Amino acid sequence: MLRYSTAGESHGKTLLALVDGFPAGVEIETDAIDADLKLRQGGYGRGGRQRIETDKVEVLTGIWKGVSLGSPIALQVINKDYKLERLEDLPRPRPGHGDLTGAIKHLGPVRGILERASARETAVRVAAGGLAKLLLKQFGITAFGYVSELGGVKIDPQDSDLGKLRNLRTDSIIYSLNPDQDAEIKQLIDATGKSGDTLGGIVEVRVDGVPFGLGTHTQWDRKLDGRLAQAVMAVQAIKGVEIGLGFEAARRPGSQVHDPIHFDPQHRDQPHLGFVRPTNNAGGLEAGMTNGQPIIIRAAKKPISTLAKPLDSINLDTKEKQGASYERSDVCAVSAAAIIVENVVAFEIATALVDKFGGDSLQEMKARYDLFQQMARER
Ligand code: EPS
Repeated sequence: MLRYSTAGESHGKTLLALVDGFPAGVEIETDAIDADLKLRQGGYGRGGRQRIETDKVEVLTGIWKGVSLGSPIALQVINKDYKLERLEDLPRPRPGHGDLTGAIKHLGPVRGILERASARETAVRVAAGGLAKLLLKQFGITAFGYVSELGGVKIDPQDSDLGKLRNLRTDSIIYSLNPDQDAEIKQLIDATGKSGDTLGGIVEVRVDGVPFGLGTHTQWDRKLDGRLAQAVMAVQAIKGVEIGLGFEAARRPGSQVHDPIHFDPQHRDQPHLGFVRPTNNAGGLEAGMTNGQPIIIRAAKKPISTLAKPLDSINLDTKEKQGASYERSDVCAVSAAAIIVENVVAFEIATALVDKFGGDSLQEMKARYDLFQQMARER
């Protein structure tokens, strides 16, 4: 079973991810992971912390001569802004952060909660997802995330090949697929920041090249749609997750929701084995299994909860009414969320791939993948 967990505080020494069950025989090319880490730090609206950090991954265990061994892989992203021991407690909990809830739950300081609840931890989740992408690449599977709405401004959808979409995202300062809307959104972020407020948005991830049959219909906790939703919802500040049409499916009759099934023998070599669907409203998942179409998943990110113009709060010691504490923060981190969600989705797809094709070695996985494709074509 491929899985990971993380450790580390926002202003602690380091961030760690321990990845277990990663197959042997995969070349571990850290440049690609570092490129994702750099993207995660960017996007218009980020705060001062990103000028301090230059996130890079270090692979501490589980490789030999640049190739995975099949043993646990420990990943590290060091915090340059290590100052935890010098920091004081936060007296006035910020609405929307875990400050109040965690301090009550753990009967302790707010600092002890916020340092771990902070989205800084997503750096090492992106590193784990970046590692998973190296495995996915071997099977022609790619994950790609972008911003589809920011601060209530919808970004016009684009339908083009993946290469062109990637170029559009590179050109956009907020990682959307329509750089023409950047100026309007930049203005909105600037004005919001000036007024001491913050902005949220919606990100979308598509995964291409996914074969039939990842996930299962047989048990609730192994359905891939459920596992993806959990991974995405567990990203800091995410409050909603949709797959395919999502909530819109509830508003339409069945004839305008379900994707008709056609067969085109010319495309039998593609992941969908020639079972073409004129629409992809299911977002690539039916009954908790992949159906050979691209996976489409969206996430709603709430605005950052640290506000320069604070909301009402209380002093936790005196219980007197006071404005919430303010610490340096970002106005908008929706662009970062596009990269984070892309990477946590990639990890779940890799997990499902290992579940189906075995996780001992890349060599065996590839043989079993090819055999399955052949058997499925003959079904
Ligand atoms: C965060 C607060 C800010 C963000 C941080 C998440 O950090 P700092 O308090 O050091 O300015 O920048 O995100 C990151 C550091 C990051 O790398 O994404 C919070 O409280 O959640």
